[in-house]
Amino acid sequence: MTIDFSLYLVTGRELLPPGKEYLQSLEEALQGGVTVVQIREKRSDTLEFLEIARESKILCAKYKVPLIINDRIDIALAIQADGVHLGQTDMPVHVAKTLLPVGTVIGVSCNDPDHVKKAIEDEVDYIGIGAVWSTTTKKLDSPVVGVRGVGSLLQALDGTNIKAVAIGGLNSTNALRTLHGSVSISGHRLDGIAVVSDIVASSAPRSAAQKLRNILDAWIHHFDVQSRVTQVYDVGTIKNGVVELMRLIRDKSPLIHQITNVVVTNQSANATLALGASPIMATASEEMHDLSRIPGGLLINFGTITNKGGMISAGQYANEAQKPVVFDPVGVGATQFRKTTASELLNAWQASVIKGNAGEMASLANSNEVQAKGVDSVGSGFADPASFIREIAKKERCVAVMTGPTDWVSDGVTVVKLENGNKMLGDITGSGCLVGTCVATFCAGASLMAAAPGTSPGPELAKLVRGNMLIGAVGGVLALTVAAECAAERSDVHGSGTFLPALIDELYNLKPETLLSRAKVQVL
Ligand code: 3NM
Ligand code: MG
Repeated sequence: MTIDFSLYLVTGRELLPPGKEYLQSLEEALQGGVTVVQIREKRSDTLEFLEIARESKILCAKYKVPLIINDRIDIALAIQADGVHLGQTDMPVHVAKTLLPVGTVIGVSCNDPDHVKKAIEDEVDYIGIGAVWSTTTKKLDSPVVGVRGVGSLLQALDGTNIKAVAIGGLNSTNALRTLHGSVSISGHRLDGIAVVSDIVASSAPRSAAQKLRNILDAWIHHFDVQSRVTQVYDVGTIKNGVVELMRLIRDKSPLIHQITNVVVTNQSANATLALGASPIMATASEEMHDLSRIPGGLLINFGTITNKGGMISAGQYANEAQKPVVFDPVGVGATQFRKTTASELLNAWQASVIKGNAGEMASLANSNEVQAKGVDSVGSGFADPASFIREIAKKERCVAVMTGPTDWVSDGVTVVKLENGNKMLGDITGSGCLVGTCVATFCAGASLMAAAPGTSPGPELAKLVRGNMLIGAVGGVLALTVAAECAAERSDVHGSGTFLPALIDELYNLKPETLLSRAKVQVL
């Protein structure tokens, strides 16, 4: 039997809100678009479980939705359920198979690669990967997998027909982030999401299910379309796109919300102003929701990590508002704390652009090819930077920017090589951070450009960011590196002390023609 696993309801009678009857709640959930139901009864006696399973089966049959029993092979046999779901400490799959009729669907819970490997050997039909987020519905005995963890487990299913759903703490706020982030580098995506409390604990389970249904439908459609069509770029398209953004930023002055480090706050705000945008350097969690409602972009630079809570909520709200999130993991290779924090942030929200030097990007990718010293990278860089940047963009599902004497930008398909700049950028502090600021500013421009009134609610709903982030990222890098060339050539620049204000001046006075004539852009 083939099952549509997209919206997988797991029951939890103890979570029903006061006054809500179990079968009523289940029926409303089915009406809301649940595609498969698992009966999970952790506290019932056999007789009670059997009764619940029987009644549930009749209801599911009415909506032609398959029914799966958690753990109890005997109950599944008794009611002729469509399948069973087995935990790691339940009946082993090979034993269950000897007891169940041929064709019974079998699913297992997995939270590490060994579980997945075993599930493949056992030829199960589907796996539940979890817990993705923290949950109070079930006591967890292993740490949460995280959105990016799901992606790496999915890859192990390549070449099999085994389906996968994510479970644990899923709700309408994080469902899109979960679906988007839970994709392996090979392009293997989830078949669905499994939820308990978001539907069961709701007093309106039908609309709770519908909300998830809408997100799933839009995302699956978007994913399928995206995997068929990839935009092809040439140098002209990119350069013209950048110039268009430059003009739009000066015209519309988007708000660039920056959570950045204490070293560069002032110069970042000034660079933003110089480009014609409007900076706000707000860090408190309490103001993140309000700020996310104003069109623009968000920069999260964790050069000095003092407000992780603010960084997490700012990114989550920005995703919800489909605004660009530019992440600058300054010095991520320098300490374990930074590494852990970067991972935590990247699990909490979807970055639209990740920008770093070779050392930082190597650390994010767990590569030893380039080393970091403090916030600087050392050595001669990657042997094949183009492949590296394409892979990390694919893995993190965003645009990746790697700065250095040559700058690299990729969306996971196209790689853009940029060769502007001046070595004096290495003589001032925070030139990398300024690139991040400029990228966030241009990406904000790209998002304003895409947010034309009356855009369709369909596939748009499936996006965590609107606008062309590749062009935004290239624009930010070009603006800063071209301005640096202009500044370094000035006769009133005598050293790093006069270079910084000259750089801000050159950003302020940067003309589209200058950018076009100086830009050294190659598309690979
Ligand atoms: N299994 P909610 S987490 C039943 O990690 C279950 O295998 C999990 O409930 C696993 O949607 C979980 O309310 C509970 O967070 C999911
Ligand atoms: Mg179990």
